[in-house]
Amino acid sequence: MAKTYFPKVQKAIPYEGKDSKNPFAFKYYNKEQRVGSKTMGEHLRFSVAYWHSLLGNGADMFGGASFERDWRQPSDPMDRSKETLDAAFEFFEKLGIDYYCFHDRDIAPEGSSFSHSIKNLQTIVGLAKQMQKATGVKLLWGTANLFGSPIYSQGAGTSPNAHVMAHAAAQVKNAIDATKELGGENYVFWGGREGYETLLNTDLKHEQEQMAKFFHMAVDYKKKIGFKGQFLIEPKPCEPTKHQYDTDAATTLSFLREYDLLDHFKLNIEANHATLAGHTFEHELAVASAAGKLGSVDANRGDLLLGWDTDQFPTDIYSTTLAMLIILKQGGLGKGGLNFDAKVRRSSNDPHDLFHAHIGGMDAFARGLLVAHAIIEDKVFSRFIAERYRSFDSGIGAKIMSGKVGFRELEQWIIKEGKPELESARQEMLENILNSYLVR
Ligand code: XUL
Ligand code: CO
Repeated sequence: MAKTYFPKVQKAIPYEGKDSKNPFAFKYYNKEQRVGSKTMGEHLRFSVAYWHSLLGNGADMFGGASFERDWRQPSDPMDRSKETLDAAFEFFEKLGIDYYCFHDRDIAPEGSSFSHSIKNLQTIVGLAKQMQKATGVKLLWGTANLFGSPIYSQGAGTSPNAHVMAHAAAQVKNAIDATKELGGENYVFWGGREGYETLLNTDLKHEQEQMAKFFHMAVDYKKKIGFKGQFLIEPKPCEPTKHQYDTDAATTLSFLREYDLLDHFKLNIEANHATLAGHTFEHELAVASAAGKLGSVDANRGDLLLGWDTDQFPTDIYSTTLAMLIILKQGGLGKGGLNFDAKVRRSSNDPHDLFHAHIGGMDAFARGLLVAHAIIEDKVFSRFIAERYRSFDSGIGAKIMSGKVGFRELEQWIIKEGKPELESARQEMLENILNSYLVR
């Protein structure tokens, strides 16, 4: 019998409905259930983050590994990677999740030379391809780890050393190749060290121009090899760098616009990165969506009492509902999905905790989807918003928006019409309505 890494879960996690007390069952996520024009599975496109769920060992700044992970036992790095891949696919199948995401260095170890690293990656990609075929699990996105190696300590694409930048480019080339080989639907750029600590040693403009060059080279390469996946950039304001160039959605969009890259990228918005940037999750989703650039989501949550990237599993249904309202309003995530870039706590040392964590996250988003769908169907907020802006539908408002009037005409109009009358924005009433949908 093949080795099993999750013996307490024998078969796929079932949907048992909201009254179930079974901790290994979904209460809201019912993959085939239709919500509007799509099934829940099609709406939510959940994904496991390989780095946290398969490689996380519970270590923090104050102590080493605390997790029991049979698949991390082999001492040979390639054997360890192969066992990890086995455990990963056992987990994906038992959880009933359709997608996963990885960094190149998550799935295969760095070798003694660059060519050795490529060989390791290609070997594991070959195995992953077979397992994807056998299970039907797909790759939501691939990416490159351009932050772990000491050579990237001063940046990768934005390193002051051209040799380092070339190394990063070569690594990304191979990560895109691996993603293409596995049918990845997206490729993510997260610039962990693309930022700076002090302007005393940094040419900020030069680094931004380097980053733009890096992205243009990636776009050219994508075209050359015919990779059909969507390129995504994941904003984050800090950690590990103090000032990160892709601080938030608005900053990243402005960078893409300035360097003529906007047509080639969308954004991957992460909840905890939004809160680190001093925004709400829904604000970042709304900014990306308003620009037509909301491509995918890293679904997690932070802790408002802690100022760092805690990467907790999302359980707050208020937040998932507000997120799903934006996602549904833009007609879904397209090629993107909801990737659980989240880790179980150091004290959750049993591998089966990975099931509880993902079940909770999937149920929180399924419930958010159901509530958001009902709110949209009932036109609860859309009707209020349309009414609130109605003065732009005709008369002077329509003239302003169509550019038919300027300051002079508006001055004449105000002299004639006088003082405006204000209507209440009814925030508290609307918050009560939202709560009434959540507690049904
Ligand atoms: C780091 C983070 C990354 C990206 C992928 O905060 O979110 O794991 O999602 O590199
Ligand atoms: Co992330």
